[in-house]
Amino acid sequence: MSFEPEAIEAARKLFAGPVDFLKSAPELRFLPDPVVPEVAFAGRSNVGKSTLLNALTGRNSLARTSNTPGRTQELNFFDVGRPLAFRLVDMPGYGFAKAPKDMVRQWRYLVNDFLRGRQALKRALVLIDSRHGIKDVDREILEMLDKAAVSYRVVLTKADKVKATELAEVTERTATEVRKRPAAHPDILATSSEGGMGIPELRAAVVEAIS
Ligand SMILES: Nc1nc2c(ncn2[C@@H]2O[C@H](COP(=O)(O)OP(=O)(O)O)[C@@H](O)[C@H]2O)c(=O)[nH]1
Ligand SMILES: [Mg+2]
Repeated sequence: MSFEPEAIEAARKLFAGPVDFLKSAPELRFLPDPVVPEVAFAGRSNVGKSTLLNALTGRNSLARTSNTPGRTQELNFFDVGRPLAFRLVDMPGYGFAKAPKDMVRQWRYLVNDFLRGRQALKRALVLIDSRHGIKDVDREILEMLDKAAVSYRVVLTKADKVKATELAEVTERTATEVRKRPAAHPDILATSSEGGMGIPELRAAVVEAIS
């Protein structure tokens, strides 16, 4: 996984500029007009999604971290750049224990409808905990993305929590699984919001997706 230094630098600049929360959409009718390309972030509850969004944008409290698991069944939109260049979409987390069946069903409808109907959505980034690798709860969203033909990339989070050998192993295992999936990018990005591993590359991957 490599990006040209120029691509890394251009992405750094974009993310260092204005990033503003736009709105939350608990239902599709509240979606913003699709005026710029969008990149969505998905992952199970507690995977480190909010922390990663904060690390990407260099802001401490852009996306709320560690809010009550499963409380936010909304798509959250963030505007990047002024003039507006693209949008980041924070998708509702999944896979938390004790989720009421209604909530799981609501998640499924919201996410599926968004993935299938959103022309502006250029790519999804699916976050996977480096300690666990892809689990069945994650496979559901991968299936949804493949069926909706939304191109996506798998991003490992919390890489600082595993040894280098384990990280190499989980990266290889994840890549092997992902290569069988039609809409997946073959390369896996390993990141840590603690220390910043992979963050410049992830910024470049976002910019590449909307370019
Ligand atoms: N060590 C470490 N901890 C992390 C990292 N990213 C997130 N965390 C922690 O994991 C927990 C869940 O993170 P959060 O961003 O709220 O997860 P979300 O539910 O996916 O939005 C929090 O306690 C974070 O501090 C990381 O890269 N390294
Ligand atoms: Mg969160």
